[in-house]
Amino acid sequence: MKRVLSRIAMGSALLCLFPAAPYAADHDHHAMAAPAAALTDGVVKKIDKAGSMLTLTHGPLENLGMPGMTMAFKVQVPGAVERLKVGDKVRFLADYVGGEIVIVRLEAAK
Ligand SMILES: [Cu+2]
Repeated sequence: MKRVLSRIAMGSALLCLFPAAPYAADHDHHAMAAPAAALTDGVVKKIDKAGSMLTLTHGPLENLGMPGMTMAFKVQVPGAVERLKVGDKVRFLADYVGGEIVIVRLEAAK
């Protein structure tokens, strides 16, 4: 529990530093860079609907410092696992939630 709290506190501290960054005043730069960098491409390899788990082959997750690989993720996006089938292409954002890596955003990719 302590580790979880310190992780959250650290995340908040990093967010608080953001407005002081040199590019903070450059609003156009922000609007373009943030959403595009957030999502990573993945392909659905396996679905566990009961456990709300997805096995994805994914590209590099820059926010987690993780290279591309195939792995299972817990999904915290309501209804997302139910809508998918093996072979679907997705775009997603994974992040630490309570000390484990969880998919927090997920959308279909064409
Ligand atoms: Cu991975």
